[in-house]
Amino acid sequence: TRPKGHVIWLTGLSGAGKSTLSKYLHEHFSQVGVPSYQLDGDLLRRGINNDLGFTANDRAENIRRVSHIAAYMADAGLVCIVSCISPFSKNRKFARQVCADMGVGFVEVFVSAPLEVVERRDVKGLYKKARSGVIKEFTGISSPYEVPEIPEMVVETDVFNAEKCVEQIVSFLESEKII
Ligand code: GGZ
Repeated sequence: TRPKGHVIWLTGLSGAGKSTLSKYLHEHFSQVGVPSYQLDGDLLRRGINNDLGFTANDRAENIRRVSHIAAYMADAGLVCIVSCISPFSKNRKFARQVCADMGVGFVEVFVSAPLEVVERRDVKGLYKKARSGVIKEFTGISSPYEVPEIPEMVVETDVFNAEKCVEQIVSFLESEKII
């Protein structure tokens, strides 16, 4: 039997477009009557994860908590869209395992854009602060981003606009009979 719920896990650099894609996916799911919920790293860090910083240990704890919450939501029948940088392969592997143990689907989507592109955009001015040392351990600048080796999907936000990237993700989910 197919898993009743799924976790769509968006990983990528700050500014690559994870939150935007999450919002558009959520809107798409609403329109087609698929119940979904967004879990966004930046927002969770204002609430349940407000005790965490950006050391490798804190990021691991962040991803650990988000993995379990997402798996519970998927178990309850939702498509749970996670948008967290989740820069470390072993943490993403952990998330995948938590979902497997819960018997829910897991789709890792690498939201890909080169550092030079997201740094040039610098929507929130964080890269500038990271370069000047005001923000420490910033992903891509002073903390690593480990590119996913076997994601279910890659969307290139520097090549295609958000609408197109969402179309690509939705087509994949349909072809895999996930939605
Ligand atoms: C990375 C940071 C940092 C550092 C603050 N490194 O793009 P944003 O701004 O709006 O969202 C990012 C968010 C990252 O939280 P995550 O929970 O997704 O990260 S992780 O999965 O690595 O745990 C970014 C902002 O917080 N931010 N300082 N040093 N991103």
